[in-house]
Amino acid sequence: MLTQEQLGFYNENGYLGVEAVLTADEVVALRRVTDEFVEKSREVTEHTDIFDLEPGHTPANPRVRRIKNPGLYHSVYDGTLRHPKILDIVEQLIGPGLRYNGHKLNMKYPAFGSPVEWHQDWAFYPHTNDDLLAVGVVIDDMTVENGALMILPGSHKGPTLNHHQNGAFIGAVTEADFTPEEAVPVELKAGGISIHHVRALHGSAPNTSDKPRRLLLFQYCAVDAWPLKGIPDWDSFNDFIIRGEPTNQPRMVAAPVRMPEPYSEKKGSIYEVQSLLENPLYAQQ
Ligand SMILES: O=C(O)CCC(=O)C(=O)O
Repeated sequence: MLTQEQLGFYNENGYLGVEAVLTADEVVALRRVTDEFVEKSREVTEHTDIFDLEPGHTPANPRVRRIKNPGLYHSVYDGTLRHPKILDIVEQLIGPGLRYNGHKLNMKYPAFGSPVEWHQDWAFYPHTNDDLLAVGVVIDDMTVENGALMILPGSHKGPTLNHHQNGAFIGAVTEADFTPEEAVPVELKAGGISIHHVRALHGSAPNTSDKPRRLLLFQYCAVDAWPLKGIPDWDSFNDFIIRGEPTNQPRMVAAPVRMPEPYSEKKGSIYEVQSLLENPLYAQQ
C-alpha cells in the first residue's frame, strides 16, 4: 500500500515510482513469456493484431516495438493486469471501482528502441472525469540510458495541449513553444511500477544503451469515468471492470478537453500515429 507521503507526491506531481511491487519470480515469468512472443514474431513481416514492429524487423532479426493487448493472449500478462498488489495501489489513487481501457507492452531494444513523443493520454481518450492513470510494470531495470519514461511534474494540473497537426489528431504535442526542460525520468528496478496520471505530459527517448527496456502498461479508470467518445454497448463496456460494479451514473468534473478528432490518416499504434509528426522532439536528438 502507498504511504501518505507517496499519495501526496502523486497528487502534487501526477506520477510516482514504486519499487518492488512484483517478486523476482514474477519478473522472470514476464521476461520468459515476452521472449516467447518475440520468437513468434519471426512468423510475421507486417504489423498484426498482436505485434507492432520496429522498422527493420525481419524473421531472422525480430524487432517488436509493442505487443498489443497482451493479456488477451497469455495468462501471465492477464494475471499481472489483475495483480492484487497493483490493484490495491490503483484503488488508493482512483477509488475502489476499477475498469481498464487498454494495455500494451512497449519494448525498446538495445541501441535503437523507438522513442515515444511527448503527449497526454487524456488527448487520446478524454472521459467524464480524470480519475484515470497508467501503470507501467518494469520488466527490465529502467534508466535514462535505456529510454526511461519521462514525466513533466505537475503537468496533470495544467491545460490539455494541442495534439493536432494540419487540423488532424497526431497523438503528440504540436505546440511550437513546448519544451520538456523540467522533465524527470522515472528510474526503477525490474519489478517496480511507474504510475502516471492521464493528464500528465510524458514521453520517452530512444534506447541508447546496450540493455533492453520493456514496460508493460495498463490503463485503469474509475468505474464512473465514461469515455466522452461513448461506449460500444453496456455489456462489452462492463466486461472491462476489474473491481466494483457497473454504474450508469458517470461522474462529471470540469477538466480541459480536446477531442482526438478528426483523426489523421495514420491508424494503428501511437508509434504509427506519431510518425507523421513534422517536428519530433526526440528524433532531433
Ligand atoms: O513506453 C513508453 O515509454 C511510453 C509509452 C506511452 O506513453 C504510450 O504508449 O502511450
